[in-house]
Amino acid sequence: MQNEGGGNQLWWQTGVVYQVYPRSFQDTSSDGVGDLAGILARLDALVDLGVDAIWVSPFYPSPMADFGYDVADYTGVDPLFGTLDDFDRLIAGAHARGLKLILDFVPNHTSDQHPWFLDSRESRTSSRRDWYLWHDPAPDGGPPNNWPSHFGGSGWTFDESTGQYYFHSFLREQPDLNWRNPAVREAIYAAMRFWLERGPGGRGVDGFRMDVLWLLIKDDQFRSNPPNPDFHGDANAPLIWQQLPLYTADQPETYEIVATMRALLDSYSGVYPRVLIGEIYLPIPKLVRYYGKPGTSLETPKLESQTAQLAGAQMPFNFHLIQTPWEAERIADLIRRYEAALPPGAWPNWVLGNHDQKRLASRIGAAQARVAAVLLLTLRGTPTLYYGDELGMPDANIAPGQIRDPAEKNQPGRGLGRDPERSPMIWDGSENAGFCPAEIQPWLPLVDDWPELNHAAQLKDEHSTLAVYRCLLALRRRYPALHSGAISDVAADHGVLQYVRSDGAARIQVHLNLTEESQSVRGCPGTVLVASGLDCTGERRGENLWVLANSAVVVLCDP
Ligand code: TEU
Repeated sequence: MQNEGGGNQLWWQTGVVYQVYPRSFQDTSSDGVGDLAGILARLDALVDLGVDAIWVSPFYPSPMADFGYDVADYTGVDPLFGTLDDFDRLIAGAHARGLKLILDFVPNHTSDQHPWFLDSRESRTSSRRDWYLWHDPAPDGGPPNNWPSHFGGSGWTFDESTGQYYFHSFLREQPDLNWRNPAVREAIYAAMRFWLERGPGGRGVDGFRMDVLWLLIKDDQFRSNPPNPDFHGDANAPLIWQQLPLYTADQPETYEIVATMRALLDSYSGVYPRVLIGEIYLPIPKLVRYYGKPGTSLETPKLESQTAQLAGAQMPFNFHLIQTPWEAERIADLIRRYEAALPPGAWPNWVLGNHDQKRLASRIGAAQARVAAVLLLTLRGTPTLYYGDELGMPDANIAPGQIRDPAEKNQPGRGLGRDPERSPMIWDGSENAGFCPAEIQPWLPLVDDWPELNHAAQLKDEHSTLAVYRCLLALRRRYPALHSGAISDVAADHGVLQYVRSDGAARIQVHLNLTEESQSVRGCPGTVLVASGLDCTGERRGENLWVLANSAVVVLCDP
């Protein structure tokens, strides 16, 4: 098994990332939608929680067809979220508190209202025609091939005035850029530089989370995708399920682009190291290729402690905990397979939720969501938390008239809507949970249990989910074995998942009971950091042999 114990890791390796969905975090402008000033106002709560970096989903000028993932200007702030001055205050406020700021960047597509696309669709001879993926109709006048949209139906939309189709991996309001065009690359890299230099003193942002990084390049011969042999549903099922994305995803040319983005970030990393995170939904063997090849990066090996300097994304997001059945044997197998697949020098990472996925507490239940917190925060590699998960927030109930997400509107009734996991943060017991003023309607409804689950209520309860998160984050910060140590002895026995984290002689043993029954385990003698019942209120001696149902035990073994 691949280990990376000890030594001088960088902030994004030892730290914990927290995702903020800006529409839903804190409204200060009284319009029912969160904003940048709201994030600034809540930074102290995040410092208190114990995270190290925030990743903020898009706040660029946008028609909001996909709530900001349709960007109309890569170097601005949508008035809904504030101004560039608000951004400068946010980055200054984050840095003053020792927090890093990671921007969400959307390189695969723009809004159809972006000036580049308006120019591109103007005429076949427009100077930016080739910035997007235009193609003549098939002989029958239909779309050029079978490429699908992730949001239902064909990915091709016909443009009447110029008589060609353009391709969009998502909404028709999100045309895909042509990443084979060097001018497109330069324009995106220029926008990245803008943010890397923005803010007081020009220190800039600490990294990017790159949207759909594995989709950037499509087949240059526009070949149709083959059918998916594992699909057995009806013909009305989303097209994307019916095909293998052989020509629309994970094309080898993508790696070179990722390496160029990384080199760009490295060129800014002399004083403040930056991080490149990739949103990549792929099986593990394909995912780990996005770490890149050794040594082709511009940067010197001094920046990282590992022997090999890989030149790709430092964190290709690992979503496999979201996709794996919540069973000890399956998760143990996942941890072993992922660790074994990491190339030398690659730093692992783990994710339990985001703005596109059903909430953790609704996927595996409130009780196991607390066990999952212990897992996420004791595994080897950088954890990314999704806002609200520290409260055990479940999915919100969205009535038919409250649906906002185009993924749901385009494919109704299939459970594909993402509104439930985007419900406003619940801060306190006041009307609208402190998210927005009482007389304003939040853009999405609150979760039902907000009067009990809210942040202020949980702060007062030393056995709350928030207390478990705060305790685990503090332990992770305190013990090198947890934030940078090795992992070994990954096993599953009677529904209990176990592993050991170690740094030199220090060993921490983790036992997670993924079942509804108490289980006996063989533990090392030592100091119990988290006791059964997820009691994190103080250290005690013991050789815990029982892990209660839906619980976990973390022990610092005697030397
Ligand atoms: O998501 C990409 C992506 O793969 C999603 O379509 C995902 O599969 C789906 O939402 C799961 O339900 C990114 C962003 O995270 C998402 O919010 C955007 O809508 C999408 O890209 C387009 O930018």
